[in-house]
Formats: sequence, C-alpha cells, structure tokens
Amino acid sequence: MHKYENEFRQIKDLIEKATNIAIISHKNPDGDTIGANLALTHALRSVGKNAISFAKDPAPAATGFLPGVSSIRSELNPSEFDLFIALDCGAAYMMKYEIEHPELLDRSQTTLINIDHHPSNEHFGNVNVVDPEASATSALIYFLIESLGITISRDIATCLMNGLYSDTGSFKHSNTDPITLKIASNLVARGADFRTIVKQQFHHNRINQLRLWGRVLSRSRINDKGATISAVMEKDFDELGATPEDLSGVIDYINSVPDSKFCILLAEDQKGNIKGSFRTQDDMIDLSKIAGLFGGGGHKKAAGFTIPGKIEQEVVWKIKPAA
Ligand SMILES: [Mn+2]
Repeated sequence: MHKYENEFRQIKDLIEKATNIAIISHKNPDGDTIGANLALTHALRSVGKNAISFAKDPAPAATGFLPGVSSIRSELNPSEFDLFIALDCGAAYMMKYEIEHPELLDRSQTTLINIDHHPSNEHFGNVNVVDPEASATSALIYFLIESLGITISRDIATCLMNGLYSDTGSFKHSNTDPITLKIASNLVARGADFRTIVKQQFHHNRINQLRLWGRVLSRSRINDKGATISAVMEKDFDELGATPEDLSGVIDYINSVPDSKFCILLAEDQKGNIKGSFRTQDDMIDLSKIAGLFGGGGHKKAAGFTIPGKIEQEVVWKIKPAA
C-alpha cells in the first residue's frame, strides 16, 4: 500500500468523472515536470480520457525526443476542461496560468489535483499529493499510474525515467534512494529508452554552451563564507550566442569542490532578472531556507531564487611589493 493510497483513490474518482483533463507543468519547465506530465497524459489517454499537456513556457531542448512533447500546448482555456492536474509546481504561481485565469486558484470554481515533491508546496489543490521525500514528481506519477491500474507502456516508461534521471542529476544526488532505483529498474524492464535519455543529457552540448561553461568554470572561486561562487552576465550570453538554458548542468561541476559548504551560480536572465541557483553536498545545510531569504525556495540540497536586478563585479586590486 502506498502512503498516498487514500489520495490516489480520490484522484481515481475525479478522473473517472472527468472527460477533458488539463495536465499542467510548471513555468520554465524541467525534465521532471515534462516527463511526469507526458507520462500521465499517455496513461489517461490509454483509458479513453481527453487528456492534454500544458506548459506556459517551452519544454527544454533535452526533452525534445520524449513521445508527445510536440503536442504540449501553451495556451490554456480553463472552460474547456473539467479537471486540472498540476505537476511539480512548488507553489500555485509556478503554474503561471493563474495570472490570466484566477479561477484556477478558486477551489469552488475549478477542481485541481496538486501532485508535487517540493517542501514549499502549500497544498493549493482540492486533492494534494505532496511528498518532499519523493525524489521526483515522476516517481509519484509512477505510483499513481500503478494505483489507477493502468499499464505502463514503453512511452510512459521513457517519460517517467526522464523525470527521475533529471531530478536525481543522473542518479548522482542524495535523493537517489532505494525506491527511486527500484522504479527505475521497473521502467527499464518496461522498455524505457534509457540510452536516448543519457545521450540527450551528456552528448548533446552545443559548442556555444561549452564556451559558456568555460566562462562559468573559470570564474568560480571560494568566498569567505566557504561557498563556491560563480556568475554569468547578459553580455556573456550575447558574446557567445548562448542562452540561460545553456547553463543547465554546469552547476554540478561548481558543486564538486569537496571542502566547499555549498555553491552559488548567479546569472542574469536577459529579462532584467538575476537568477540564483544553490547546490550543496552537505547534509547539514538547508538551501531552501537560504533561497527563501531572497524570496525563492526549493529543496534542501538544491534551491534557487529570481529577483530583478543586475550583477555587479567587485574588482579588488592589491599591491604586492617585491620581497
Ligand atoms: Mn521535480
């Protein structure tokens, strides 16, 4: 029995009653929210539901091979749906559709199922499956699909595997627990296209991306707080023909210094904002609290924030007399 079996039963009831189901990923989507979304869409379609995937912002290029990714829609008209499912949205505003359609936040106007693993989640759905212990929302969707009695097809397996792979940093992060590996094993047995997932992650870097990573890596230093820090400015993207999305993955290298307490990557986003990303290898540090100081959030070992502003570099010159 899964610990959310009660919620899964309520979800099953809601799905059985619904015809048109909108499945919503979070803004600036990642491999987990897209994988979980496509997997659930495939699953619900296989039992005759009109399920449609939504993401306000484009899916990341590395998910371009996932079955169904081209059918993800950006524009959502809530009146066309009788059930909404938000996936991996750590807060209601992460859906980004509630700005145009505030009825998505009104629990008497719309029925919303909220499935997520961010500790910041404030249970904004009519039914909530929020499990901060889950390594990925895709892991929760695996158990939901099982509980719904739907067969995990090869396509579903590939999408879910992409979510696990993405949120565990290729099974490197400490959230790679026995449950995650067991699910992964079952997904491979179901035909998950693991090879393509790995290839997309590690053998798919544009040359401009590598040059951007070079700048980020060469600028990294350990500050007086024992944190490894690096930064990338708007002009870097312009000069190198790179985009903020090209930064994806480089932080794992900044986080690889053994004696550093945690690491920070600051990036201007070409829209007048600074995006801060934190990672740590230290079990004693809760980065979601540090990110919270800047109005952000996330997980204990991976968190971030976005604030309007520019990065300023302090240059310190010192005179060193000849000995
Ligand atoms: Mn996630």
